[in-house]
Amino acid sequence: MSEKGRKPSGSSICSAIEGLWKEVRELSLGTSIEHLQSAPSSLQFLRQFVLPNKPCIISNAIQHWSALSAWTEDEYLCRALADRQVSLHLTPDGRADALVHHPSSPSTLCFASAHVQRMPFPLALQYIVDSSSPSSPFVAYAQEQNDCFRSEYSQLLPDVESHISWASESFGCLPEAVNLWIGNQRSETSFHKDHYENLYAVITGEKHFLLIPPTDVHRMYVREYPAASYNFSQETGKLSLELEKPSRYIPWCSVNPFPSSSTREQQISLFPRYFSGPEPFHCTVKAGEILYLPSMWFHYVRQSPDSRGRTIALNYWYDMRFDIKYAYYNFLQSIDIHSTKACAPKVYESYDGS
Ligand SMILES: O=C(O)CCC(=O)C(=O)O
Repeated sequence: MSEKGRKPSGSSICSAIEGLWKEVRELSLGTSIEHLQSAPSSLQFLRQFVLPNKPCIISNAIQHWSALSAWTEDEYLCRALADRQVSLHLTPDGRADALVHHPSSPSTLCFASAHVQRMPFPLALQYIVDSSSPSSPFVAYAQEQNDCFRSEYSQLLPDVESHISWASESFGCLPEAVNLWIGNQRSETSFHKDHYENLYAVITGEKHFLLIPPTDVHRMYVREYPAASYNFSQETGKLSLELEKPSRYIPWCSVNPFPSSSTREQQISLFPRYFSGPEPFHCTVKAGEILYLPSMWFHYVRQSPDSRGRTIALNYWYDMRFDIKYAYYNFLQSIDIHSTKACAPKVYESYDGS
């Protein structure tokens, strides 16, 4: 058969995809997240980060926001939001929107959403701080994502800017949603991606991100899981997990990057492309810094609290462009390498970008 008419074999598809992971790091991403010491111009931001779909951390861009000092005080927040009802997300272990054991078939997994309870802000803050104790039967995380800052928390609008001006100019639009996140060190957000350009500003405490570029979609083992949610029973005072009815399936990343020591070996053998591929990008975003998290990047998030036991962050979601990169991504994702037997994972033991 001529070279032209030959179908690519499984192994060549797999090595091409592994080559893509390596090439995108060599050509563009490098091995660590770039850190800017001041706000970029809109043109610099567009050219160096938005167009190449490349994350960066920016210091000294929000130092004038009064939130940076005012929100360190619980008294200030409780006074400003004394009469506000906010949505608090409750889970038994801090893992909302995460894969957990299926309630009726524990050897399989389901996608669990938190129980959402509306309550006065001062009570919600109390729950967040108190539930950082390992003896608390639940973990509380204020993580409503439907533009909650501009609705539930609108009393705090004067403490920050309504948008990030150089980012808005680069994207050519204003934020579609602005969300407030208040959590403690027990809350984590499992690997997922969003169809938004994200400017993630940390106000108090620290956020720890693991980032994986969209080119590496096959390393995330995105599969469909039945949707379930936690319900709080007033009688027992406990959260119980119930499957949604009628049933619904959610595509979600299967990888837990920090498996317990007892499940580590099993996780490595289930998800070899994650564990043996290039290291994820790690970064910590400190109070006063912004992370630019480009659209479609997979992210896993943990947090360290401030001296008052909470981490507060604000993110600005801008609409992404559904352009040629999105089309390439969809094409890449459609290639089913997991069923290709020839795709034995390659081990990148000390991948250093070279
Ligand atoms: O802060 C977190 O826990 C998650 C943030 C996130 O997923 C996002 O900004 O898209």
